[in-house]
Amino acid sequence: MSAPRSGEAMCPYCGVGCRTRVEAEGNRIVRVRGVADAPANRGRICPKGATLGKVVDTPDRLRTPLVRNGRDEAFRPCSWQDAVELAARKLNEIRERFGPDSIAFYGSGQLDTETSYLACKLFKGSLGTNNTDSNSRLCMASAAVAYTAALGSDGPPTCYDDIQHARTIVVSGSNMADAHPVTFDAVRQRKREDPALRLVVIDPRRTKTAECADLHLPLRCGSDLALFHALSKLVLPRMDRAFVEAHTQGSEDYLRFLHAMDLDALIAETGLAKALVERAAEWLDGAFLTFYSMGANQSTEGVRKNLAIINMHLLLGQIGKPGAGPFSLTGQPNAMGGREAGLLAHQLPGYRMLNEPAHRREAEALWNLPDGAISDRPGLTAVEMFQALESGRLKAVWIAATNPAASLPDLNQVKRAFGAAPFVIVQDAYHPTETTVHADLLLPAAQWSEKEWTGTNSERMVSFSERIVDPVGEAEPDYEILCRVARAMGLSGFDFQDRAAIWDEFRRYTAGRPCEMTGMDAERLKRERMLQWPCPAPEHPGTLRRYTDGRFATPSGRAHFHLTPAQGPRDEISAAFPLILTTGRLAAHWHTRTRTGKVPSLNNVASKPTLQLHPDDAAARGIVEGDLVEVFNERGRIDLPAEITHAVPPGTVFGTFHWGDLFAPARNINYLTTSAFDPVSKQPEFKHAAVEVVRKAVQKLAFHAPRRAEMGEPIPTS
Ligand SMILES: Nc1nc2c(c(=O)[nH]1)N[C@H]1C(S)=C(S)[C@@H](COP(=O)(O)OP(=O)(O)OC[C@H]3O[C@@H](n4cnc5c(=O)[nH]c(N)nc54)[C@H](O)[C@@H]3O)O[C@H]1N2
Ligand SMILES: Nc1nc2c(c(=O)[nH]1)N[C@H]1C(S)=C(S)[C@@H](COP(=O)(O)OP(=O)(O)OC[C@H]3O[C@@H](n4cnc5c(=O)[nH]c(N)nc54)[C@H](O)[C@@H]3O)O[C@H]1N2
Ligand code: SF4
Ligand SMILES: [Mo]
Repeated sequence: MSAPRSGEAMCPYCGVGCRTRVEAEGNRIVRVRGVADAPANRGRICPKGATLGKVVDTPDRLRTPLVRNGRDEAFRPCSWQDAVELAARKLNEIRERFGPDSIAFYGSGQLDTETSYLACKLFKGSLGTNNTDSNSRLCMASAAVAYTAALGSDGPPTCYDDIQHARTIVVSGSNMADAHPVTFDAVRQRKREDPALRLVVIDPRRTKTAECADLHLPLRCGSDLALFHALSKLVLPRMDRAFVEAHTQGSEDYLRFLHAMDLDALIAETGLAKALVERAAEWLDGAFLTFYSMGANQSTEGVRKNLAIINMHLLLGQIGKPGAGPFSLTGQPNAMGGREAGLLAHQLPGYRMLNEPAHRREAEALWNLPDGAISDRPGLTAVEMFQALESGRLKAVWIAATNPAASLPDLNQVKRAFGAAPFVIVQDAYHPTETTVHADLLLPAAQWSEKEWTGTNSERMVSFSERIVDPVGEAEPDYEILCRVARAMGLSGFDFQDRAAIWDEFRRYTAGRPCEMTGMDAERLKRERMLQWPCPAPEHPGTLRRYTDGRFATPSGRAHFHLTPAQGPRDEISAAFPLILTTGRLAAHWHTRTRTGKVPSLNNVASKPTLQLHPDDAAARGIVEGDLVEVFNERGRIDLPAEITHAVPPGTVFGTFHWGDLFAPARNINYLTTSAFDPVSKQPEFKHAAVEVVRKAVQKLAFHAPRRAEMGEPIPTS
């Protein structure tokens, strides 16, 4: 008889950060439930979280390190010692021969804070290269840059409790019902209890979220700036002059910028009826909360879209008060913690900035490194790393907790990059994935329930997770693996007694910083389980809302208005490629499906990729439901079954990146997406590519899923 075990852990999927109680029999997880006193979920959990137990111990878990001498050879198991020595020797050799910037670490918002901190310390500190980025570059980089530029610090000012106090909730470029379901449940519940709450959804598609809205603004893809400029012009008569004068700077330029634009021209740009935009503006008449995510961030003007949202909150003084503020929804479970620990290429731990000499000096002092040890050369960001691998500038990459061969844009380029890369380490929980098949060395990682770890959710809640089961095979926590390789490279500063010691070192580095966590020592966090930063002292209760005194984190204490001129998306619609492809997620699947793809109840909801097309676009091409269609542009060509629906507007098609090459070759939408990125955040434009679609096969592909084509009603635009 195996003994029952149970413990608490944060869900390792989305940034809602639900706390779960996990029950195991022996080493098998038998139940995952929501924790009642966690503010993120109040006992709730979604079907992805509830089925986590089924995918911890699967046949494709990576159980030992695997190695091979050439990419055409089969992998063979090796000992941890051999694996660690090989990684250390190769990285040292390449670094000595080609310089520190010939190596890189590509991590993830799914790494815990301990590992994110260590990756930063190892690469930016000890090894002297800032080529240390994560997939949060594809996800939250625009939000991080805009918060810092406008408010003086990254991290949202808001909290989940604000849902209870808002008069109006705006959801822009975010399909919360599918992607942040438990937070959206709280919105729905509030709406049931208080029918006066108004919900405005800004999304070109009629999503499940839009279906719940009192007002859906199906704007033209990529026209967010025009819409926010129009809304700002409409609310100008109600501007909060006292707040703007006392707590902001740059308002004169911003008001001139708004005055110079023509309202009707802006509204025409969005493709919306004027009455809809006017009603939305009318509803911004008290405490309002704006949720936003990838529809704002994944754009070549992603930073400006974020700034335009923040500008509107500043203009109306709706920030730092209950129920009010810009609230970027974090995608991954610990994208927040990664940012706090400095995993993005432009950062250092504790929200320090690489391009600030004083911050570099502080980090060097904290790490006992000589002055100048941290390089001032900007590090390569996600997309740039793979371009540098292809061009030969980068020789080795260590990839952890991300699947770039499925999730990066322009996958044909990514494949060329892997082909050219001399040395690739992949540290994952599973094998094969689309990325592990390109590696020379595979390192088996223990997952969420198999280790202790810390992560921060969308509302700045730092959550401690317990180890509930033993890792499968010889898998080890990511932070252990990093320490082992660093020590084998001959480096000091990676000898920690345990995980708690890593956390405590990082925590001390946040002293005096906006994301201060010095009050959350490992022992307290373990005891209290969750605390919201800033938390500057052991007796401090944590902070629900930031900026409540109107003092922002800028040197002057004032928030900054920024001008946000629109340029439009990069890919141009043309006669050859007349359709806009936008991409995103489905409720049932998590990214590249290394876990959700193995859960029958989730696969039954969505078993295959499809291309969603409007009936007019389908008719114009002779396409009927279920036809196999070819979707293509200059970057690539893929085949997908057509799903004909009014949920997408005419001229726009929608696909997901959940199904990669392991499911079927040439189905992944990322063969078509563009690597063009925002010039400041360097976040790529996943939400807009120009494509054409033609019917490929006459025979229909049967849908295995029960998602019968439901065309629905046309989206009303007036
Ligand atoms: N089920 C599930 N949940 C997830 C994830 C998952 O893979 N599966 N992933 C997590 C992660 S990492 C992330 S980043 C989040 C993402 O969460 P979301 O951002 O909500 O998800 P997306 O589907 O990528 O995009 C959101 C919406 O942007 C809209 N959009 C496209 N173009 C535009 C535009 O030009 N303007 C506006 N206003 N909207 C536009 C799309 O129609 C889409 O509905 O989800 C997290 N939660
Ligand atoms: N077309 C299109 N593409 C997109 C997007 C989009 O909207 N449209 N969104 C982008 C966004 S926002 C994101 S966040 C990315 C996500 O893209 P990815 O990060 O590539 O997606 P995942 O499938 O979550 O990959 C995580 C990997 O980590 C592994 N893993 C799980 N747990 C652990 C662990 O504890 N340790 C280690 N070492 N590995 C672990 C998983 O098995 C998996 O292989 O995709 C981006 N790509
Ligand atoms: S809402 Fe997000 S964090 Fe909560 S259970 Fe679902 S996937 Fe996990
Ligand atoms: Mo993301």
